[in-house]
Amino acid sequence: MALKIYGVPRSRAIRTLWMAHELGIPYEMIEVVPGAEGSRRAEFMAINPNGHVPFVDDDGLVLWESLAINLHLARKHGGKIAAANLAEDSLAVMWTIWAVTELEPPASQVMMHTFMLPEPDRVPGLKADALEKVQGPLLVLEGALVRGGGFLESGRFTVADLNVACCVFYLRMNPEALVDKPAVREWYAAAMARPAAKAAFALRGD
Ligand SMILES: N[C@@H](CCC(=O)N[C@@H](CS)C(=O)NCC(=O)O)C(=O)O
Repeated sequence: MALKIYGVPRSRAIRTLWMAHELGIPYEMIEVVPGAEGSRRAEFMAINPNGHVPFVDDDGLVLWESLAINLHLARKHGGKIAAANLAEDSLAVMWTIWAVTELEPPASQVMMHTFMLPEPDRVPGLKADALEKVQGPLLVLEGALVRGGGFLESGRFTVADLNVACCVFYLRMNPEALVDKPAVREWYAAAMARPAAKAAFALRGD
């Protein structure tokens, strides 16, 4: 049975779509918009009680949390993007938890107050604060990429790179955040130029 992905490309479901395209696996997209009209309807709350998208049904295994779904899919289907051994797997988990706890919150706040919120709700002070806060994790990422020769681990693009790049995506309208981060800029551009990324992000239509 094909993987069922619930969500829409213009949500964190893009992360799962990107991974599915990297792996070349069949999937079925079930359109569920974020919020009251979709993910918070009773029928979907019964599957993901958090009220968010994405969530997946992988042959009866229901998972939510976009980046955990990606770790699962990489483990299940293998190939170059998956960890080749326990050390690589542990590093992928480490970078994924780091992305969600250290990078995503300030990057998301930058995005919200740059273009996601309706204009009257954007607060320049909160954007400036987030731009400052995101520098710490970006510096960590820059150092890791320099040490890793342009990748996070193992000298190749893996699920760790994909999961972290999904959070750097939030800074796409804020090149000022990456001004002194040449390794991050190069790595991110290469990640987004991958055929699977292009195919998945094209589904967003933006
Ligand atoms: N940590 C979760 C966050 C999921 C999330 O917040 N999704 C948003 C869309 S990008 C959503 O469904 N929002 C609608 C809502 O919470 O009502 C993940 O990565 O999957």
